[in-house]
Amino acid sequence: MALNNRNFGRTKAIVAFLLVLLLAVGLFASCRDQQEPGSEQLEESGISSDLAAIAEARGLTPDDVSAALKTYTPSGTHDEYILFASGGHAGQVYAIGVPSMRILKQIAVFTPEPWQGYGYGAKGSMEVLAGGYVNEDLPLTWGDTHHPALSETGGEYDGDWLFINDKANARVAVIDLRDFETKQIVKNPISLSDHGGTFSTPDTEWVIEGGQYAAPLGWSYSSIENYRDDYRGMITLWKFDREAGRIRPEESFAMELPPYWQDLCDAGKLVSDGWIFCNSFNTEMATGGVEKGEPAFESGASQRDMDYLHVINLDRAVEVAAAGNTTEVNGFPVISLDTALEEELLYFVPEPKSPHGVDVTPGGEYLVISGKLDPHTTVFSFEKIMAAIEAGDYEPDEYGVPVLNFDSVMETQVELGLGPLHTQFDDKGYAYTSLFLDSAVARWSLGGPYADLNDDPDWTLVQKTPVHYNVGHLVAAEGDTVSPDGNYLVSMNKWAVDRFANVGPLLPQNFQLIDIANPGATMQLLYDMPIPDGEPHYAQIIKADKLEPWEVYPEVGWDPITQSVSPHATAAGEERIERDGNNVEIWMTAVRSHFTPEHVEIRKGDHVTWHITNIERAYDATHGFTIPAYNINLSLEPGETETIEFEATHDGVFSYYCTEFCSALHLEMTGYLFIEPDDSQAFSESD
Ligand code: K7E
Ligand code: CUA
Repeated sequence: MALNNRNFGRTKAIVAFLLVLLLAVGLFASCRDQQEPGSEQLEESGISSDLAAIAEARGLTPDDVSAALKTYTPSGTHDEYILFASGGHAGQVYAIGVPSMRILKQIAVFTPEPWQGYGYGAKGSMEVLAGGYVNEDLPLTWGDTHHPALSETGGEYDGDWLFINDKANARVAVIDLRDFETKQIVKNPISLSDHGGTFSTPDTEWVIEGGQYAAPLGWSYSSIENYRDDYRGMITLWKFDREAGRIRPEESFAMELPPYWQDLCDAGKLVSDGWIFCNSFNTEMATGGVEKGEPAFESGASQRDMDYLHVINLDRAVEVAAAGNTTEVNGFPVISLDTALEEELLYFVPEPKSPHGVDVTPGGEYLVISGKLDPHTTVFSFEKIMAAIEAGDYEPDEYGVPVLNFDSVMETQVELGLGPLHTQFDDKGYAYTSLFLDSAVARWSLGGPYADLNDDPDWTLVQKTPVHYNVGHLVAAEGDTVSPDGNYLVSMNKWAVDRFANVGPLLPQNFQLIDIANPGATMQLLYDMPIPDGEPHYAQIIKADKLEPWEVYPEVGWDPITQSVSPHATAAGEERIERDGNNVEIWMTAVRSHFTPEHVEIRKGDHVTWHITNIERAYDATHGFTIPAYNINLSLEPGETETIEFEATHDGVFSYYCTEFCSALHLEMTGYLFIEPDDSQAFSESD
């Protein structure tokens, strides 16, 4: 009850605060002509407001003040949405609060991250990272993350899992949203390059990973002279096991595609559930070689007026794969192109011109595709595509793939501006398309079943708002679901140029938060957020209350990889060191403000297995653990048990300590690892 009273008092205070600020905004709006807020007007209005004076002193316009009001999130209050953005070549994922645009976490995925103890000794994380190596001899310590995909139930984000791909090395990662940690990385067995991933089917049975740059399948070699015969594109369907929280490679499969560069995919939903759509470019099959006098890729891959939207019958492909009608490539089942054609799994739709991305409308009725080199966005009708397939209204391409008649399946084209790329949707019958070359976001009205949701004419550009600069993807709240929220839009800009203080020639990316809630009003730019760490490509925004992450691990001794109690969980009083020949095993506990044991005595040449359990149950009582020189740093969240394993190759005295400032006596949370020389003569020998 006391808590409720406090909250009520707080609510009243917030309401009063907003009223005063809204008065100030209204006042500014009345002197909008001058743009510069003036103290005279403030005084004339009879409101002597400290807040107005602050706005004036800072040179804030009425728009600025309203943007501040829409984004300011007082201390202790939480954001309405969480945005999961790829970290681009940082190889990570960001979790960002919306509308405050506060970074809440950088989730370590493909790149080791010491604060989270990811890839710095913790055995589970080392194994997750190693799971994505192309080859044991070639450890990979980064990735180029592109498209995060939240798991879905019935086409709605369910807040359970997050997937993301690594374009550079063709990998897919699984993140568990109970603890926001990466649990699995799978390497694509047939391709070294991907892009059309990750996308989740409406019930997360499959995680889609489409290819990008064609190459011989199975990571093998063939000369570029053999491009048309030996190089291939692909799409991989990873089976996701929700109970286990893992991709099941043994139940997954791929499909061979012509060596067009598959780009982005999207899963059908509702009426188009069971189908997958991927755009492509370079159907010219340009092979580059500018240094040899051949046309450069940038011109060679832009000759034709049309590329191909790939329309893939997922449901039937699953049946074909399950029936074993596949060939093995690198030990992985692949539906060959011939089989795909025999079984009628693959169709093409001509799409203008060097397109980038395909976005399915919330009800699944239309596919929106924008050609980078065409000022229009093109809308295709799923119903018409199905009818054209049914009617046999197609001609085979060079590889025998049926190409549907463009005019038969195209619903409409809408002229938006220069360099249209990606599209998102709201709940009011509008679509939002990024315009890379215009550096703008276009709002346009949909038709068909969306026509009655707003008063604008169907399929018409309504408004454009400038962004800064070179927008790639954009993302709307719940924007890829069957029921977008129609709230915030984030423009993910590649360039920042002059938006922030200069910090040298490598500039941050710029996320711009835009208010799209009111269809009658101009889309309002609310906030600029620099991203100083890799180039995010895509993002998804989920309602924060759909996420139910743990505050502490459920039980003491928790292994976050198995999500169960570790066999090495150690309770207070059970700490010990055991030796078996050269193998030393240590069971340690961590609690504010000591490790037990504080002395660990071993010998050079020992093989060390060291388990540490954080026996805390208090929210946020994390301990770290580092051993100098051995490249070890752990993060032990409350309840967590971690294991490290290493060879004691160098003798000396090593002060291990807690790397999280956990308590007033944190500096005392330390101990000595004594590694004796293996030979008492060692020092004199080396002298
Ligand atoms: Cu950069 Cu989706 Cu990889 Cu467009 S992609 S921007
Ligand atoms: Cu535990 Cu610092």
